[in-house]
Formats: sequence, structure tokens, C-alpha cells
Amino acid sequence: AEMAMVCLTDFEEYAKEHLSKATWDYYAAGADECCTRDDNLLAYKRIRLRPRILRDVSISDTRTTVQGTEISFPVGIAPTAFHCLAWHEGEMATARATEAVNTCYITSTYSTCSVEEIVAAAPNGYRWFQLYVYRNRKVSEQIVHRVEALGYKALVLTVDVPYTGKRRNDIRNQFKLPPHLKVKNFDGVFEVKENAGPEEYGIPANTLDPSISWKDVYWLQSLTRLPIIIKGILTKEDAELAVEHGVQGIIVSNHGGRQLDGGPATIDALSEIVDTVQGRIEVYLDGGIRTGSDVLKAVALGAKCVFIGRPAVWGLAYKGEEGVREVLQILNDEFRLSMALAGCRNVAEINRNLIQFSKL
Ligand code: HOC
Repeated sequence: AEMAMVCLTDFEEYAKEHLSKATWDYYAAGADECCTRDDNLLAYKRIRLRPRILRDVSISDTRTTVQGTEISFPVGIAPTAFHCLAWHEGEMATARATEAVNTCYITSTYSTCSVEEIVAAAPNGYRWFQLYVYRNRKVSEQIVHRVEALGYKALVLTVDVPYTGKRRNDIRNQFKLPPHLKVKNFDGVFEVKENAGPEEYGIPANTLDPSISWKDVYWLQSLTRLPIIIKGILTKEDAELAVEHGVQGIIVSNHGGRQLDGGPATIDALSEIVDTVQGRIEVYLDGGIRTGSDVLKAVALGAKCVFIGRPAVWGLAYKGEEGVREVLQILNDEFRLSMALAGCRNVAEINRNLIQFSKL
């Protein structure tokens, strides 16, 4: 009999059983001892809620907005690489699922379908594009113009990969993108090094620019009129700099714990950032979301929206588009239920009063 999927970890179990070991290890990877990766989840379990009662929760509305666009609930898809490793239609399936559910899909630079294929697969989807800055700025420039012309609605500048984190199992497995898959967005653009180091995954090597700095935000602004959202901020100091540099949003992220091990869980870093930003720009978060009550806690602490990375990949591994839809649907159902049980009828009613600070 088919296994009934009840919660997100059911998809994790399925993916672990069905993906190749090297693929599973790549997606599961955290840096070094995986302290930060694991703390992303555990931190939610330390937070307790203060539910309100007798507030007529017969009708509940999970809709919200990001950058002025309505989405069905405050959960989108974080950028993760190489979706064709998990499902043959790869990012096209992810795009269709997010279009069907009406939420935001942040397409990874390292997609195994091109941005043109992704947009054609789900023409009405709401999408942002995750951007890295390359040593060869022309490469970044070209992709910015391409995604702008394709109707992407924001650029998510990822700033926490001056170098790739040390992921032990990837090194042991000598993980590489298999030869039948390509980083389609850059087909023919990068030279693929013959003997790329393990940290380069056999894909465009020697390309990310470790010298990027705040002035590159101005460079990016000079290229595009799209909103710029910085992904990878974990401190109030950098949040303030982001606001001062005129960006439109921040994603509090530690790259799923795959970069600096020992950094904070994102939910623990969120409050100082929200306090600093004071509503001047939107603050989002990714990392460790596994249940609807995790979403509720993050929104209560000031995240306008959260993004799921690995759970979407598990959904893909389970059943492609349908699997990703199921993951989002389960999370939506759980969020709606947690909201109601906490006495909130809509997202606007979720605030810090829901959090029991004496427990923190
Ligand atoms: C060329 C190296 O986001 C991950 C990716 C890291 C991208 C590095 C690519 O696996 O977390």
C-alpha cells in the first residue's frame, strides 16, 4: 500500500530511502560537525507559544504579501541546487507546484533546468531569482538581464558563499553533478575545470568571487530595477548596513547550516534583525522549518515569510510536482491549524505576544 504522508519528515524518510547515497548526502549536508544545521531545527523546539482562546476562529485566512504580491500563506521555496538529481523534471516540477499553490519560488542559480524552461513550465508563477556574484561580472550581468526579461520579480543576492563550506560527506563521496546533468543557466558560459576540487562539485569552477563587498550592492542596483533581497544576514550590524544600502529585503539565513558551522540558528538570529530593521524593509527567514507551528513562531517573531529548502527537495524525490504540492499543502494545513489553536484568525493577528519569552 502507498505510504500516507502525514508530515514533512515522512518525505525526508522517503527521500533518504530512494535517492542515491551521494545525492542524499549532498542535500542533507551541513558544514563540519553540522551544529548549525541541526540547531536550525532544535531552536524551534525550545520556543513556547502563548495561545489565546475564545476568539472565534471559525474562519481563518493564511494569505499574506511579499514585496506587495499576495501569496497563499507565508511559506515559499528557498533556492536549492540541482533539482534534476531528485526528480527528472527538476525545477520545472518545482515551478509548477509553486504556481499551483500560489506561493513564491526562489529559483537557484544552480538549476538543472534553464530559467527559460522554468518560466515556460509555469508561466504564471511568482518567482524571485537567487544570484551569486561571479569573478567575471559579465556572467552575473547577463543572467540579471535574462531573468528580468523573463518576469522574475526580485533578485536574491546570496552573500554567504565567498567559499563553499566544508561538507565532509561530499568530500568522502567526491560528489559531482553527474555528466547527464548540467547547470543549464550557464551552458557554454563557464569552462568546467577537468580536475575541479571537491568543493566545486565538478560544476563551473573557480567562479564565485570571494572579494564581493557592500559596494557590489551598488553595482547590482546600477544594473537592474528589480528589488534586491540579501540572503545570508545573521546580525543586526549587517541588517543595518543592508537597509543603509537601499535593499528591499533580507533573508535571515545560514545556508541551511552548509557554510559557517557554529553560527546561530536562524530563528535565534531573527529578533535582533527585526528590531534593527523596524519595518523599514521586509525580513524573511529560511532554515529548519518542518511544521506549521515553526512557521507560526517565525511569523510571530517578525518574519514576513519563511522559505523551505530541503523539504521541497524531499517532495520532489517523492513525486515531482505532486510531491512538492503535498509538502506545501501539509505545511499550509498545519499552519492554519496552529494559527487557529493559538487564537489567530489571520496572519496580521500573529505577533510577538504569542511567544513566551520567559522560556527563551
Ligand atoms: C561552485 C560551488 O548553494 C550548496 C550550494 C553551494 C553552491 C556552491 C557552488 O550546496 O549549498
